[in-house]
Amino acid sequence: KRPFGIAVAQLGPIQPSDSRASAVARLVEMMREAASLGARMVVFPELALTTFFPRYWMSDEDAIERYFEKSMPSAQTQILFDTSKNLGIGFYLGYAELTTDGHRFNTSILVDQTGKIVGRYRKIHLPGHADHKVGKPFQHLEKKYFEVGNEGFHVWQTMDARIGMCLCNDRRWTETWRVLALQGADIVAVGYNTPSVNIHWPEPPHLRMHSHLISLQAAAYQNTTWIAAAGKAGLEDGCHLFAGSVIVSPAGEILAQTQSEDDEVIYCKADLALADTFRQHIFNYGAHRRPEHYRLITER
Ligand code: ING
Repeated sequence: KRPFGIAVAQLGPIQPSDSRASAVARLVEMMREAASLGARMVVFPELALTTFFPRYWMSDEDAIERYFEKSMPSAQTQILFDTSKNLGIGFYLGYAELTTDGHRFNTSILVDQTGKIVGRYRKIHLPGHADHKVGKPFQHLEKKYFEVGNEGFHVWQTMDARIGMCLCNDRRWTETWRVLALQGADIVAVGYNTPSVNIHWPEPPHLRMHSHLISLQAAAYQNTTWIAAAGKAGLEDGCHLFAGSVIVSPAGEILAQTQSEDDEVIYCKADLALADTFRQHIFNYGAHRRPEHYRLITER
């Protein structure tokens, strides 16, 4: 099978005053670079069109809805789809989704090399809180602004591969990965926006990066999948998001990692057959997996 060129496009900060058009222009620029590297797909971060607005307490519905996309594509994002089609490169994009019947989700889409949306994922593990934590340096209000995803974890057959999606906090939950692996994911794309500061306890910053990386490396190895993880990073309105965008192989090895906290494209020519040996010998579900002993995971 021909190698699958995976690109991850890390975004630097998006300031509250930045327009969607300026964010989209940066994404298009990195899509072009990814295509020039030979990538079949480029993975963008979670909430890649706006600043990480769950850091703000807002009670005015109009102010909140300004951060949501009423349609996808929209006038401002159409150029991403046109460029995808013109360059023949697929992409994963994270954004805040407002459905026509008024529901709000933290969403990602999977778009194929013809610019067609082939899959959609709505974030299931929503971290943070819904109340106003007055006195904290910033909030983490994903439980206020988003509903829990209602479409499950899925894998789509597209661009000659089986591609799954998840979002940010999902990557810390082992169940996310096993449900995708049971659907035969060859590659899982995951965007994230992760604050360096923990508002709940004085967690050493290096441990934030540590838990991010071990979560992805363990997930890739234990679920025989490639992982393309794209962060939005840097100082947004004085709040720091960490970088550490990576491409991880089914061996659990980090094969590419960003060096900066800004817009940066990393690339890896992935051999999807690498997973086959692990699936044949170690993680051979048919031969070794014993679901009759795992019920507690779904019963509690
Ligand atoms: N951000 C963070 C994440 O899961 C977080 C929130 C950080 C939760 C560290 C727990 C520990 O990467 C989002 N957007 O989920």
